[in-house]
Amino acid sequence: MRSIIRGTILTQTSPERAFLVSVAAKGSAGKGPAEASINELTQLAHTAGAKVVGKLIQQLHAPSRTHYLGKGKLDELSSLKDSINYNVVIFDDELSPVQQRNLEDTLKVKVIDRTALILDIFARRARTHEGQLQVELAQHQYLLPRLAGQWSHLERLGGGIGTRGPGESQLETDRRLIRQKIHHLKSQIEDVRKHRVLYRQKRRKSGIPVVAIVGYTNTGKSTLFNALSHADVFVEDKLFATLDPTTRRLTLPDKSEVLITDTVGFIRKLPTTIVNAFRATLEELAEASVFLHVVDLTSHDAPEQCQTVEDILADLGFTDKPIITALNKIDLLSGIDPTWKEEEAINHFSDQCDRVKKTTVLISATKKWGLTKLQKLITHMLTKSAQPV
Ligand SMILES: Nc1nc2c(ncn2[C@@H]2O[C@H](COP(=O)(O)OP(=O)(O)OP(=O)(O)O)[C@@H](O)[C@H]2O)c(=O)[nH]1
Ligand SMILES: [Mg+2]
Repeated sequence: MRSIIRGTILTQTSPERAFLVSVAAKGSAGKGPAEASINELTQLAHTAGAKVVGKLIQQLHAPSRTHYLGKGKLDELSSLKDSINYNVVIFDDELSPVQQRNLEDTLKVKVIDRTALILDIFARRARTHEGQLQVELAQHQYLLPRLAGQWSHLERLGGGIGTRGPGESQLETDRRLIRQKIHHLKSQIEDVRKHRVLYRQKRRKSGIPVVAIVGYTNTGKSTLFNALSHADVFVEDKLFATLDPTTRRLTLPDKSEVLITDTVGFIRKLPTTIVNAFRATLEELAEASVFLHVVDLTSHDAPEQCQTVEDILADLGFTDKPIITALNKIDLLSGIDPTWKEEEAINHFSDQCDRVKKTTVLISATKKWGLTKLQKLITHMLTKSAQPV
């Protein structure tokens, strides 16, 4: 599926040369969070098939409303164009239509923002019909408020004769078409959803509890899902390998049965329009008795990722679900002896990690370490959550 957003098609024979730009708020936090975020943007650009040829972070009290960057930095960026030879600039925030247009006017290259980049990746990743419809809906919703920008430059030229009429009516036509498309997509999604509702009703009747695997993107959710359920879900060391939820039945060590669901990963600065478009995942989350939150313990910003996921879950209204946290990829930590078995590996790190709570387990999804303990914890949490208050 091709991306419909202007300027976000990154599929070319030679990779596009991307320059990444971010603004860090001046203040106590310094550039740290902006650096973590722009590193992630690098991975996103890479996932979208672009080659990152330069990065720039500017510290400002607030991004400029007209050009996002300050004048000096913008000149600097512009002057780098010939030496670095970039042909797309990607901003680590959602740009307003005005900012985007001004930047394109000044830099004379394609300018896109983080949201458009994520949507572009989603468009390539969507495998099911429903996933594709959902991405298309999110893209059109992103596009609608941005249409104005494509015509208002005519007004900036002074308005008056020859600028007002045709521009505005074209804009209205475009808006109407996009609204119609959104309406059409929503009804198509609704049709698919009806089937899912029926399926879920059947599932609910069976009384088997649902455990939903949630977490930041690329933390190992699908690897864990496969290890637990012997499924064969696509796994890749890139962002957003999974878009569509998958569910499998799993028998726990005490012989009880659960349904386990793998879901789309989260990421910081994920606009709610995108989250809301993922109804299939949201409905699966709503259905779950317990969340299994997978954290990549080896990521240098694991705490921020963990917090982002908890914030998104809270924003979506899932505040009362019990959560098991699985700290994953412990096999990559130093001090691990390759001959160790599950218990030894767990004990080694549990001793060092006193923040590990009762509902937290250390695991390695690839090595299958800690899975028995994790399953026991699932049983425990389900029994607890099934008890009447
Ligand atoms: N060393 C190591 N690598 C792991 C472990 N678990 C997952 N990985 C790797 O991490 C990468 C991402 O794994 P996925 O299972 O696709 O992660 P995910 O959370 O489903 O990612 P998205 O679907 O993209 O959000 C893959 O390269 C996995 O092989 C682990 O326990 N140890
Ligand atoms: Mg996955």
